[in-house]
Amino acid sequence: MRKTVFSAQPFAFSFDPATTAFIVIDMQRDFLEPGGFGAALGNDVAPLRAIIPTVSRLLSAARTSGLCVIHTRECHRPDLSDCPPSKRLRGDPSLRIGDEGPMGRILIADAQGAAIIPELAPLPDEIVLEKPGKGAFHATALDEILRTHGISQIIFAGVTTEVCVQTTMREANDRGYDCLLAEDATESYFPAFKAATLEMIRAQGAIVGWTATSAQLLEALD
Ligand code: C5J
Repeated sequence: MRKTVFSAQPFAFSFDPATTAFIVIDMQRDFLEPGGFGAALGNDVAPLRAIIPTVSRLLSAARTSGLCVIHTRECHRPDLSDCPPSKRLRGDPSLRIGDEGPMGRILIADAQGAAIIPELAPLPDEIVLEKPGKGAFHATALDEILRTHGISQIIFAGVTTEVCVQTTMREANDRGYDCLLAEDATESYFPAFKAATLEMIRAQGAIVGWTATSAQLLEALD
């Protein structure tokens, strides 16, 4: 057991690389590139693209330190049998889930748009988890996978902070994992939502978990 303790908010976070997962949430073309789902909802994808180099640095460090690396993809089966109509029909996007867009069908598992961006491509031996919900534990084997690998702490990065990242972090916290979010390796289309999410995660004595900068994490993973 090799415990590492480092400065985080609201207080120090300790982890053992052998029992820690690095989960990168939904860094997919559909959220980060023009023509995808995020853009169809009326969002500017540029702020999300700005975190790519930071996530990439953390990914390299996590790999070098032997963390269990997991990538998630929000996507659905081509027949949409795992997409509740309430999710598909809500709001007024220019393209709905399953519609044909410039990168293939929006958020459909085998379409180009649902792929992880090439800058953060998973290695062949890394776990890529397809998830139909915002939370990565909903209708997936994530909890079983983590327990099989003996994981008790999770470091999170990815998009979007207040939707899929926060939902997954809350799900993980309720299942007994100690969770930390890398502040500058996550982003939202709405800066105020990101700021509020970071605050609410670490409030009340880390009620959902911890946050730290990528610099703090990189030093700890060194
Ligand atoms: C959203 C996500 N925002 N990955 N998905 O719909 O956060």
